[in-house]
Amino acid sequence: MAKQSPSCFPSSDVVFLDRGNGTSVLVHLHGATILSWKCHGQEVLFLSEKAVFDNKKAIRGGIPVVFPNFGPWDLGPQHGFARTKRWKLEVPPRKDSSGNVVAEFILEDNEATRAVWDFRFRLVYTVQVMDKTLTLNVTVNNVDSKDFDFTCLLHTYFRIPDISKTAVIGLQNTKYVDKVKDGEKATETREEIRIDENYDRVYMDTPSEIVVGKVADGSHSIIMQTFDFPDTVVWNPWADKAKGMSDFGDDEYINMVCVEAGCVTNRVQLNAGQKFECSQKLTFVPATQ
Ligand code: TA6
Repeated sequence: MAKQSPSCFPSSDVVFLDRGNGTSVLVHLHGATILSWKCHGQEVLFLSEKAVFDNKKAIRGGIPVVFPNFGPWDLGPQHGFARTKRWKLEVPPRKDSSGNVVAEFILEDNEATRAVWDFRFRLVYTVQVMDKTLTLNVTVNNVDSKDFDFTCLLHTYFRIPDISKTAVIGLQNTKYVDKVKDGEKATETREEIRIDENYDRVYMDTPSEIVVGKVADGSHSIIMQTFDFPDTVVWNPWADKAKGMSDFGDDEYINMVCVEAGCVTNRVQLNAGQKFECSQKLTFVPATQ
């Protein structure tokens, strides 16, 4: 069983947002990576059994935060440094009047980040756990005297019973870049995307609501709503690439799909002193009986 409970980690490394009734979120301060979202006892996120928690490597699974660059980067590691830096808990978990639990995490520039990307920034990441909804808000503050640009994304790994019975719904007629076919551009023709091989697609200018799951055998699904995340990445490594990933089990591709809300096609231009906000809202829809 993957490590998705607080007791698996040093208490100094994780923050537990417990709404009660089997609904909770576990955040690792390494990358402010959400490791678990349990909704009325059902784990919604995939975390690899072979994920590494050395506070160095990006955690394989959950919801890594990608900033200031999605994909290969001339200045540093792929997907930028946000997912491999230690974030600070700025506002500890607290319950609001509706019983929802909110916490806030921040990442600010330091000598190490400026050595790679010479800009002053402050990322504010708000996590809100409601009855059947998880809302994630990312605010990028340019606190420098210079303008900068970036791409960012929430690299969400959804746990699914079986990839062969899973669909991603809502991307019909959107254009995408197919990274498996050397960046070939195409248009999605299907209402229900069924994944049966290595998928690595950047869908552009996507609808603000997508459904993940909707499996044939009536398991749960997730409604993914996005705000100012114009792109959606769909990724499954499939068998061959899975074998090549040391922190991912050979057969784990069967139980996961990444559907990732991002600003990745066009770089976000942020002038000195400005801020940019983007968010995603994940709603759990229980299996139909
Ligand atoms: O989001 C899809 C992707 O860009 C794939 O190309 C694959 O590289 C995946 O991210 C995982 O990247 P990582 O650096 O975490 O191994």
